Amino acid sequence: KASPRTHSYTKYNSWDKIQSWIASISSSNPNLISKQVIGNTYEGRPMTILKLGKKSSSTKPAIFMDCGIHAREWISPAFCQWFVKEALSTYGSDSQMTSLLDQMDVFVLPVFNVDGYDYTHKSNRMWRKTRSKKSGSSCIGADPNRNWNAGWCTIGASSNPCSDTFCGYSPESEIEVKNVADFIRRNKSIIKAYLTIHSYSQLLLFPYSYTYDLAEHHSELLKVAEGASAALRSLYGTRYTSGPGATTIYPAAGGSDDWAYDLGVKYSYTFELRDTGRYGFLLPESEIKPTCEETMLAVKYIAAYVQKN
Ligand code: ING
Ligand code: ZN
Repeated sequence: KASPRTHSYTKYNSWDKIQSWIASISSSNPNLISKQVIGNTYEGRPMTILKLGKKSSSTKPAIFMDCGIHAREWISPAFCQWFVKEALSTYGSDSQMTSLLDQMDVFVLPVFNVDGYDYTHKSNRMWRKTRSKKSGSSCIGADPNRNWNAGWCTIGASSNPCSDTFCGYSPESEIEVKNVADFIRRNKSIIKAYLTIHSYSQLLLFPYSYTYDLAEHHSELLKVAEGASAALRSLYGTRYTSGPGATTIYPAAGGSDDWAYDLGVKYSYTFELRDTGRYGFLLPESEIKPTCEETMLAVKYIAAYVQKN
């Protein structure tokens, strides 16, 4: 049985390994972690959120972070696992992590698109979407980052069920999106930041992607993104570009960061981790450690900013 001590943080773990890790890491650190199943995926796998933070008698503000919205972006779930390990192992020694977990909770969803992630390990390494089926189409799945109710299917998304950017039959048609949207709506009053981890391109994106209009908090979002990118770059020199999704990567409606922002979560960011295309989604395992280390600095920068604002 997987114990958090024997779990490998420098490999791309299968869903089965991640699932045992979720169980073992939460039971071995009851003072800092609790877990909560927010629903099941289309194929019936549990979606478990880890809540990191020191227990408190008063309600704490929180940060929400998900990994693995897209099945083939394997570095993303690897980062969520790394983040949880680092948070636990540096609480009490790193002053910033200690203060963060004393004052705030961090909700981590290590794998959002569990069915798709499992499919990339067993059948098709380049699968992106969910694995939902609908009678009338022989094509499977919708893009879980085109399925949110934010300018849904108006731009940079496809209404063709066979497309990799299929927006789904309606907003939140994908049960995984519905489960997470319900969780964020339920906790809307405490969630101060929404972070979603993708790959690849080395970008730090913020709203909007569904329109070229600038977000109300554009200059603050840009300033925080640039600070986070500078922190990330300080470790190994990795260069990130920051900006609104529509002009920095491409216009695309129905994304989770735009939805969270329009719901009222001001600090809403999409990370596109390493690399810039040499390996792309097939980032070698030797790059997991440096990628996670540098990304920690950016996430901690944003968290510290949110904590003091
Ligand atoms: N990129 C994102 C995608 O879903 C994105 C870019 C971010 C689109 C935010 C919309 C909103 O296409 C990857 N690599 O998935
Ligand atoms: Zn993605």
